[in-house]
Amino acid sequence: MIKEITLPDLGEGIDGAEVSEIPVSPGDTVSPDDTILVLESDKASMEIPSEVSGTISEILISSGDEVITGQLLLKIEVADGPEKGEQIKEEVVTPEPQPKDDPAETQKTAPQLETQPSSNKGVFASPGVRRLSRELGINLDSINGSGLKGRITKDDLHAYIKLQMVMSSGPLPRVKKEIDFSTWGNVEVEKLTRVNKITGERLQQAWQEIPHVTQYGDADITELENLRKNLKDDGAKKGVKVTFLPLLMKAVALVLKEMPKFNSSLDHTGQNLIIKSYYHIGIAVDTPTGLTVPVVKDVDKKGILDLSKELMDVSEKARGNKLNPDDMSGGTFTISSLGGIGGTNFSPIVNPPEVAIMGVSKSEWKPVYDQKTKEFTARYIMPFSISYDHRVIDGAYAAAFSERFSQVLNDIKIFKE
Ligand code: CAO
Repeated sequence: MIKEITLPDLGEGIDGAEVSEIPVSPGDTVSPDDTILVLESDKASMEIPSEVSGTISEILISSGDEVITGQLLLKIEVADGPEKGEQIKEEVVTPEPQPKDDPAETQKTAPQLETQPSSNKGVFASPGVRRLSRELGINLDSINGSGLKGRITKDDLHAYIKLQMVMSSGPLPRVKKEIDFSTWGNVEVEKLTRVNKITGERLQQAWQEIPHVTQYGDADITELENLRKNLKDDGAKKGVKVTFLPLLMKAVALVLKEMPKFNSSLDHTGQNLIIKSYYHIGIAVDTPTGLTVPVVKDVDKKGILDLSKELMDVSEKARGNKLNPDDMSGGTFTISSLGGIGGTNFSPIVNPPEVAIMGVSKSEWKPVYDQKTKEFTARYIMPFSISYDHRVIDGAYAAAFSERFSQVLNDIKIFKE
């Protein structure tokens, strides 16, 4: 038996609406109260439920169509009933319009179309709501339905998504819909490593929770490069490789002492700043299995050769997956150096619970105008950036940090002391 579904009288002076969603397709089986159509007028959004069990045999409208009361919408082949071939024409029960965009109001005023729990979890929701929640990876159990018998309406789902976005208290649901990329060419699937996954989650959380600002700067490290060459020779005799990084760590520790907010963390209430009097610097190390951040402790108390040696050791440990939790904890500030690789500038992501991170890029020889001699001279310039948590650090303070850091690198006396 074929049952024809026509648009019922929607009441409230509404004699037409737009088809916003057709959650079923020809061949789908439906049960009583499964939503077969979602309509929107300028006053309300309505879900049209099926009254019968059966199979959708024909859909006569498309998404976006304007439909009017009495219009034939779709046909359902009903499982049992009158003889095959006999057609009956029946309207569905008039749905109660649900006010738009106000789930609270919906709860108060709109009697919802009753739906049976359609899954084994006992959650009441239409197929459209279920499908969207599946695509976004949202567990419907975590949503309180405002409809009759706790039914989850489309508005409830939208309100939940909005709330998640506002709170940003955790990773947002990823779109779970699978895309077949091989449709457009050859592909290979590579599993993320454990380090990739842990780092990815931490970075996503930091990016969502921390209001980031990045300050860019340049430092003249011409004299520092000369000093490094000497230190490099000293180090080579002891089997230690001296790169720029230990010098930068030393300079950072000095500026952190002068500007303590950069060496702080917000406490768990977000109401107090914990300012630390120790200077443990995390170093981002690129390894074959992903990015790790070992921490070099008490940088302010160590000499350049000791720091170089320690840096070599932790980098090696990181690349051999041999870091233990203690090697990676207690950091107060992080440096991410891409200076040995290249690129001009980048914006690193703060490594919580720290409040700032420095990104270092590759130095280049550049012509710099000298006010005194009125000439351009070749100087070795290192670009760097500082991303910071704007809840803790103001722009002026960050610009001052950047300036002071440049000054310190230019004034190599501190490295000789
Ligand atoms: N300008 C010019 N040269 C630089 C430089 C800079 N800013 N920084 C380093 N160099 C030089 C070094 O001095 C060294 O030169 P020499 O061979 O003449 O001594 C060379 O580049 C190679 O340095 P390095 O990279 O091996 O050593 P490093 O101490 O500078 O860095 C480490 C060590 C562990 C930080 C680095 O190997 C690394 O893993 N970097 C990647 C970090 C990363 O991925 N960050 C991104 C995080 S955000 O996704």
